[in-house]
Amino acid sequence: MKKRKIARLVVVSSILLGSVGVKVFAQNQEPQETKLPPLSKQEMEMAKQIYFNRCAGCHGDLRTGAIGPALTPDKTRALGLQNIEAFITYGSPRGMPAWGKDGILTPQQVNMMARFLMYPPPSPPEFDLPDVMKTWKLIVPPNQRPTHPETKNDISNYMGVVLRSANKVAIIDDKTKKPVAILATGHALHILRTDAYGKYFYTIGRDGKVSLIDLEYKHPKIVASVKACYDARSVEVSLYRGKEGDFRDKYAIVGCYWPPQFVILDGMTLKPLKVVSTVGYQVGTGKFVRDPRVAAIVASYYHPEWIVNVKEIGQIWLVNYKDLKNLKITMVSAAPFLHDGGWNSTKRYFLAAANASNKMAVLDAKRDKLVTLIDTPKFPHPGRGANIDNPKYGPLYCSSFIGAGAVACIGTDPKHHPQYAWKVVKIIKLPGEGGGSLFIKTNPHTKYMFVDRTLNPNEKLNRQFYAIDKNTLKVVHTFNMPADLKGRFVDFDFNKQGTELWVSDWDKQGALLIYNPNTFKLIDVIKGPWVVSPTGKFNVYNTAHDIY
Ligand code: DHE
Repeated sequence: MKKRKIARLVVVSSILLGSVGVKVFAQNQEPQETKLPPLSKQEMEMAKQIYFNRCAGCHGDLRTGAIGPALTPDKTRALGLQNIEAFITYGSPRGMPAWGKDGILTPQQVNMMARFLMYPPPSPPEFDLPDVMKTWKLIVPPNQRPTHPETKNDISNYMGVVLRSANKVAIIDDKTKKPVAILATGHALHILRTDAYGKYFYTIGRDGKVSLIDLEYKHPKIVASVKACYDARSVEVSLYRGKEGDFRDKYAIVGCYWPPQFVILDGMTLKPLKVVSTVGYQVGTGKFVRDPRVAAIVASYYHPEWIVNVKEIGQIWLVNYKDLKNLKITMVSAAPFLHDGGWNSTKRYFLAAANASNKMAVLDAKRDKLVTLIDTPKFPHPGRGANIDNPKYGPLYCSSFIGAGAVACIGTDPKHHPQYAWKVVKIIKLPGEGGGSLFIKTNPHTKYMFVDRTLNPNEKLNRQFYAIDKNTLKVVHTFNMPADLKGRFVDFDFNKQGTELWVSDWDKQGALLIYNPNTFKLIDVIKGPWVVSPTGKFNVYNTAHDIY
């Protein structure tokens, strides 16, 4: 232990002195002289790109760590080139994907990334309002767009499917199970949200590009786009209508990973209006954080506000958009690192996963106050979560976990079930060892909730998902990936009627599997050359109405 500390000191002082030859201890703790493996300028640029696209999400833009460990040179040099290569190739049980083994990175790229990680992290550039403005494209002004659907299809039953590596979204008609449009959006497209009425999809790419898609055209079309930052994960619209006015669709917000900021846009044109930095001080420690990323955002129904998870500082910001000139932000102290989350069934309480603290934070959106922090198993990752009504415990919000093979359900009804409110009332063990779940979802029309196991390193388990009975809170069925499909199961959504459960076979050339959510029968499999790495799925009706 002492030796390791000394090694770090040697490394740090070598870096400070600008020396390239550094002294580190290998795994056996014996000191040895190491030279940094060379990295050309061109390789640095390529590695930077791969890092921002693939790694920054878990390890942080400045490599200071988030859900994944810090990858600062003191740590990576101590680990050594071969060990870093092994991690990148084979992943880890904590949830690191096997980038090499899964064929996502070539052995040459793995080696390049390992060398890149031994150098100090390059400083990412800023991106302010004038930069955002330069990227804004209004393709079709609002008054020239359709005023009613130009198709006989039920657009509220379209399913938007992220084709992640193709940087595209497929919009699939539920009736024909065929795409009505496949549109190029941002790089490594991440999620979709709808406007208040279900006329538009807003997409966000990891490159910070937002596309506004009008679904009322015969073939849905991008009518505006803007790049709000270099690196982003979330987008939302304004949804408040009440005493203080009707703000539905007036604004949109983009949550950025880099630069650490959020950007407010005009909801119908995407014209950039305001950029707000999230740099701040961490809850609990008071430590300065240079790069607090914006994670999940939801729109409040109680106030003209967005509820914004500011990840590393562990604060939930309530951003009041009523008066953008005199912008009010209420900073609620929760816990680091806030990631994803969703509403309880009444949409009054927002439950946010604080994944570095193994807690769920509960925010009361009516009173704009933190209710409590709830201890949970390791690395909660609910996606939006699942709301169920249990005969014994009443309304529950259930979450899945990256770090534990379990689902935990929390009581959410302080009025009628006060003895269970804001307590984990049930932990449901999943079959097999280890965690790796990313998403859990349900729908009022099924007796079950469904949970995936995408990041579990065991190939058998990551090709399974499970049905949990909402009444008994027991796993009642295991779904196995059909043998001819080679990927992993990830993410669920239902059709509008709740009679179909859609799940992705996440593979370079993947598929969409559709099951009956009550009989568990496989109803349909959507395949084709266009089904490239399908991941997130967003039914228009369910997304617009927060059904989960
Ligand atoms: Fe996501 C939601 C961040 C990797 C699919 N993901 C979210 C949210 C955040 C986030 C902050 C909540 C947005 C909101 O509600 O406003 N995701 C990150 C990462 O930082 C991370 C871990 C690493 C990265 O490099 O991006 C990451 N996410 C992934 C994937 O690899 C997934 C599985 C596949 C993909 O296409 O990228 C993935 N994330 C999703 C999906 C949602 C999501 C499908 C929306 C869930 C929902 O039901 O709303």
